[in-house]
Amino acid sequence: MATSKQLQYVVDSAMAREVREGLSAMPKRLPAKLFYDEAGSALFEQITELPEYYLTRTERAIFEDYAARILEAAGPSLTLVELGAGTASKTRILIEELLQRQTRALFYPIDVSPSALNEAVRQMATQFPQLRVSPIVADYTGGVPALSRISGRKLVLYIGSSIGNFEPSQAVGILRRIRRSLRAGDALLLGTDLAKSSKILVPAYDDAQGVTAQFNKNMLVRLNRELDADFDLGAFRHVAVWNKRCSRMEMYLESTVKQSVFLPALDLDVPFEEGERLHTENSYKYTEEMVNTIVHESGFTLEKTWSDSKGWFGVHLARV
Ligand code: AVJ
Repeated sequence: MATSKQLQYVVDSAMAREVREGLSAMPKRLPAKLFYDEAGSALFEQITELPEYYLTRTERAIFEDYAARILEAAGPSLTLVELGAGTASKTRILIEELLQRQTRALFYPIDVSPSALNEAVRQMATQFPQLRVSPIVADYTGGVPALSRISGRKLVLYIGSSIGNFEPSQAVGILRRIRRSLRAGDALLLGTDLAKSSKILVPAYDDAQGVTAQFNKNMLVRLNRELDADFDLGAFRHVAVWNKRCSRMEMYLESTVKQSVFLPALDLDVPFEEGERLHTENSYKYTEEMVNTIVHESGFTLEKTWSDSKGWFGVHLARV
């Protein structure tokens, strides 16, 4: 047991460094990507089914209503690329439509997690025999040079409002690096959650069943397990705030008492005041203007946006 823990410290040293930095910063923060260990990914799946969490079902409805028009607009003979896994159920709608329009297709799912990719590949390959699935293990935020070796017209899917976790300036960097591996005529399909009333937004990030609270606190569970920390889950509460000025939902873990947490793996003591907040996530809610800005600043042209009848979620087609 001690051996496997030591090994983990080495393997996750980049994570350990980020945790040290974030917990030593003022105000305190932890990176949102820490949510997605096995338990966190399962909790996120649960979130997508909550009545308050409209994002996933709204984007799915847009795909169900407009898949044919989206693919028509993207152009003939498409090769699909998907940034990030875990959105397979929505991608399937587009693939089904694609295979009505062309007899065969190539699909390149890109993810940092080989296990997530394996799962996606197995499901897709069995469901769609005419689809050739070639997974790429990569952190797409740094760009994916391998994309430039793929011939034919590409449609890059970046859906699920995944881009919402990044600052808009970081989002521009990510899109620009992706664009560098694309050619004229290739396209990007970008899914963004849209700015709306806090009456809708806050419950989506603070649901009645407390699943999002559990998802948020899972980050502490993870630090307790992986870095031997002694976070007392009962001494933190889940907080979700709408920051209108920045057009983003913010999630925090708020210390309910004055306390000190120790992380032996980092030899780090972390003092918390009563009411002090640890920032865990930003989820940007785009306005039309923000979409225009990031798409153009990253070198794409915005061709078309599809939205649901309430205007809650946007699916944007951008061209190189
Ligand atoms: C996976 C980043 C799209 O921001 O809505 C869900 C993550 N956080 N509930 C989002 C999340 C809290 C989600 N994304």
